[in-house]
Amino acid sequence: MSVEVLDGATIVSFVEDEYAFNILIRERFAHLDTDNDGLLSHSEMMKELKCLRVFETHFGIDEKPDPDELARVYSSLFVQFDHDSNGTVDLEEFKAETKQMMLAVANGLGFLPVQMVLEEDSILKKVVEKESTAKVVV
Ligand SMILES: [Ca+2]
Ligand SMILES: [Ca+2]
Repeated sequence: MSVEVLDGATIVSFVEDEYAFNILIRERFAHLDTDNDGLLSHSEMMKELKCLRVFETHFGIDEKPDPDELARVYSSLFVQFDHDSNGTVDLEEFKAETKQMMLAVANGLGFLPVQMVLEEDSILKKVVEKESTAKVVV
């Protein structure tokens, strides 16, 4: 994990960059799809859902979750991704829902930069990396 400074505008501009966002989503999806069948099962999604939990924890929501509560949270997050309720998450569902969640995070952040603790592997960390690379190039 690392501490990074992020603001809502940075996230929004990243999500709205369709090309870069698609690349990121495909990479992320391929990384999570360990059996390479082009779909994310509940267990394959767990890694991603755990990253999402990190957001929530840092927004101060339930600091000491019990295992049953966590299982419920993961299930409800999975259902949120699985738009057609067929028990798996495909690339389109993953992309649409990740976009929604990132925009929700951006709304929560507003325009003031805040420090966030990010997992090395999380999508927001990738946003920060892309932004800093862009700044070096400019
Ligand atoms: Ca799979
Ligand atoms: Ca589905």
